Amino acid sequence: MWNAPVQLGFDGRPAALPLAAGAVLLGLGTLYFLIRGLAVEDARAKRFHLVTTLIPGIAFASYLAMLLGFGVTDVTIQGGETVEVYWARYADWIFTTPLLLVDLGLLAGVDRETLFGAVAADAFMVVTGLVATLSRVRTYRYVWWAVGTLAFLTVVYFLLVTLTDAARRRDAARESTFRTLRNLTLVLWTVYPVWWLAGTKGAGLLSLSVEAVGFAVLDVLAKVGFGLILLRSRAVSADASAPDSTPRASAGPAE
Ligand code: RET
Repeated sequence: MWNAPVQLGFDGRPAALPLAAGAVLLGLGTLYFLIRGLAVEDARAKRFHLVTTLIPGIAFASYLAMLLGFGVTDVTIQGGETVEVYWARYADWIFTTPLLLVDLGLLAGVDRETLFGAVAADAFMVVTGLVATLSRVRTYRYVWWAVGTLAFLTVVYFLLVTLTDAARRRDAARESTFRTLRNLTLVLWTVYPVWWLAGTKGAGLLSLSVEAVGFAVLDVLAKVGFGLILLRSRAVSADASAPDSTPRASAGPAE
């Protein structure tokens, strides 16, 4: 990687604009959540603010790395085609997607073991996605993509069934915020594997810059959009100290 003609700086990088826009929006989101979080006193609300601030914060660093040419490498695929790989995306996702699931898990009030199951499937999805991206044999890329997609379906099951069942036992504000964020997550996360498949790492239907615009929009919505809805919800803020952990119906342990 060191002796390759590595592009220093971002002049001429095809995806510079979406990467720069992504970095700015994620950076602003981080600052906004951070400032909000400083004023929060309730311990549970503070925990949500901490997790939710880390998410765009980590992604900001990843976008900056890609923009400045650090988180990028070239992979030559069998047949001679060379694709520019933004591996920093995966470094971002391996931390931020579990943190998003932690937020959803805390909201639904699931136990640690359940949350661990969802996070493990999610991490497996990101790692196999990275293997798909770095593989040199085209068929193997699709095989790894399919393995990652199976792991993704496991995450979907956790969200739709396990976490949703747990959220039903919480108060109305919490359940409704959970459902909104769960649906947002399901819709946005589903686009990622499709975008990957259509993009330069899959069928090559999208140019590198169009691909980067799509990922930037998805990342900002899935992190900053998600955080805005969560931290402004009543489930976290106004009545966070109210007995919202009191189950509505007969329920298992809160967390
Ligand atoms: C890959 C390719 C392999 C198969 C699948 C993928 C899914 C990625 C997802 C990423 C979500 C990222 C988010 C980031 C920040 O908020 C790795 C593209 C299923 C779902 C939400």
